[in-house]
Amino acid sequence: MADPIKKITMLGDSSSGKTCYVWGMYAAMSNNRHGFSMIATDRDEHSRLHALWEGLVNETGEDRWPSPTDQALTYAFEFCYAYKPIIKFEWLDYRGSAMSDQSDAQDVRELRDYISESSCLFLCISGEHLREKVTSVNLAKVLINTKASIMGGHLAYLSQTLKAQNRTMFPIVITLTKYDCIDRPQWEELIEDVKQLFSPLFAENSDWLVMICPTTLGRELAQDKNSGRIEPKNLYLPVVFALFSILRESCLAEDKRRKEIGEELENLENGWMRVLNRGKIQRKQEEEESSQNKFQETRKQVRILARELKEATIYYRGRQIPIDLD
Ligand SMILES: Nc1nc2c(ncn2[C@@H]2O[C@H](COP(=O)(O)OP(=O)(O)O)[C@@H](O)[C@H]2O)c(=O)[nH]1
Ligand SMILES: [Mg+2]
Repeated sequence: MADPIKKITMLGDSSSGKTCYVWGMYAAMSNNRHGFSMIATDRDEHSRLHALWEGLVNETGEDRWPSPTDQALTYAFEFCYAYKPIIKFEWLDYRGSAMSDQSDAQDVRELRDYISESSCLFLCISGEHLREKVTSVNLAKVLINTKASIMGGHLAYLSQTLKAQNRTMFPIVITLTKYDCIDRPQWEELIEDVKQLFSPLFAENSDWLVMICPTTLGRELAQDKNSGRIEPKNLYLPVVFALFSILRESCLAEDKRRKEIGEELENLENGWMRVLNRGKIQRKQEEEESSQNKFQETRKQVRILARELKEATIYYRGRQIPIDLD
C-alpha cells in the first residue's frame, strides 16, 4: 500500500506572512540539502512558485509581495531523498480571516477536521506583535492581535481528538515570522512571551512537541519593506522539523514491524513444520531483510534531519530538549 499523503496545516492571522513563508521555504527546500530536496507535485505549481519567489527577490515596490487577497491554498509537495520521493504531503495555507468569529460553522468544522488529520501544525505569529515584552497589562491585546487565543481554541479541540486516537506526541511549530521586526536583546525573554501566548503547549504533562522558530525574509525589511534586500533566515528549519517528526514516527513503526517479522520468522524456524514451511520461511527471511533495510534507510534520513535541528529551540512536556540522534 502506498504511504498516505501527510498533511501540514499553517494557521495565522491574515498578513502574518504565511504566503511569503511558503514561497521562500519552497526556494530554500528546492536546493539539495544533504541529499534532501522538495518539489511541487505539479510542474506548473513548481514554475509558479519559483517565479513568485524570483519576483519577491528581484522586484522592489508593493508588487514584490503577494496580493493581499486572503484565500485558502493547498499545495502538493514531495519530499525527496537522493531525488526519490519519500514523503508526499499536502500543505494548507489557511485563510487567516476565516479564523475570526465571523467564520461560519461549516468553515470551522472543515478546518478542525483538516487539523486533526494533519501530521504537523504551524502557528504563524508575526514579529510585529512581539516588538515589546508581553506583560499582564498587554497580554490580552497580544493574544487578540496575534490570533493566539483563536489558535488556542483549535489546539484544545485537537488535543481531544489526539487523546481519542491515543496519539502521544504531536509536533507543532510556532514560527515567529517577520523576526526582523523584533529588536530585543534577550532571546530567553522572547521565548517566555511565546510560552505565555500558548501556555498549554508547554505544560508539564503535555504531549506536544513544540519548536519555536524565528524566521525572516530579510533584516532590512523591518525598515524598508518594499526595497529592503531579501536575505532569508531559517525558512527551511520549520519544515525540516515537520519532516523529521513524520519520518521519526515512520521509523518507530518500521522498527516495530521489523521486530514482529523477526518473531514470526523465529516461530516458523522453531516449529515442528519447519521442513514443510521452507518456502514460507524463505519469504519471511526476504521480508525481514527488506524491512531491516527500510528501517536502516529511514533511520539514516532521520539522523541527517536531526543534525540540522541541533541548535533549534524545541520543547517537550514543558522542558527544552535536545533532539537526540536515535
Ligand atoms: N518585515 C517583514 N515583512 C514581511 C516579511 N514577510 C512578509 N512580510 C510582509 O507581510 C505581508 C503579508 O505577508 P503574506 O505572506 O501575504 O501574509 P499572509 O496573509 O499571512 O499570507 C507582506 O505583504 C509583506 O509586506 C518579513 O520577513 N519581514
Ligand atoms: Mg496568504
